[in-house]
Amino acid sequence: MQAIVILISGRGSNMEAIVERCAAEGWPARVAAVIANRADAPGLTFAAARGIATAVVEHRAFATREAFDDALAAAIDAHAPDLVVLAGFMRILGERFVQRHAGRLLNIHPSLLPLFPGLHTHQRALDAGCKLAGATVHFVTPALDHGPIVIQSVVPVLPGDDADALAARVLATEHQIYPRAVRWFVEGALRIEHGVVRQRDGAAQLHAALGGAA
Ligand code: NHR
Ligand code: GAR
Repeated sequence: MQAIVILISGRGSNMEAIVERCAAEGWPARVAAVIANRADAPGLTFAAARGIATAVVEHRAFATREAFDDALAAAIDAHAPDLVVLAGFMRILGERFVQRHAGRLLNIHPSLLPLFPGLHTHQRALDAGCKLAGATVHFVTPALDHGPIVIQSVVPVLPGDDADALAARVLATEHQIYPRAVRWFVEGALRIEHGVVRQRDGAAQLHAALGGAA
């Protein structure tokens, strides 16, 4: 039974999707803890109600990024996880933290990487006139939003979309692809070859939700 630690900053709907699918599909894993960098992260309430251990490591309490990263790493290590999942986690992590968890650290980013790394992805996609948007699950490396890609979802950008409308369409697909990626990891079905992630069974690493738009 593998142990998963999930890091959140807010709502935690991706965390919820992972917790639900882990239980419903009987993965060889359990969510051992949910850790937030904000005491008021709504997702903590869901996790606690499910009997999952929760912890808060407030970035504001630390003088440097390195000190925060070290405190976060200590809180994670207490659960000896096989996998650490960033789910709407909003603090950039330093090289030392990333190296310490290399190969067992996943993130979901709400864009079709390598397009639009960083913040405000939906507005940037709209401003660029993109007709496609989506989300990317990737292994975390020190270079922000540039690690090996596990799975992507695509959705249309529709006339009249604002950033909130587009974010909601993308988020619905995040709840499909992130649990799938985490399941593959805990089943040992992912291999990185020359920076490209292969799924052992040839399962589709693309989830298209174009709904007749293309
Ligand atoms: N850390 C590393 N080293 N590599 C990645 O790929 C990471 C990471 C930490 C977080 C998530 C990422 C995203 O999916 C993520 C990927 C926060 C920021 C950011 O600028 C950017 C990207 C991501 C998360 N954060 C500000 C900061 O100064 C704070 C913003 C805030 O608190 O609201 O850390 O998008
Ligand atoms: C998700 O859309 C996630 O991809 C994004 O924030 C949302 C979190 O929602 N992540 C980032 O922007 C990381 N910088 P959730 O808390 O309900 O999972």
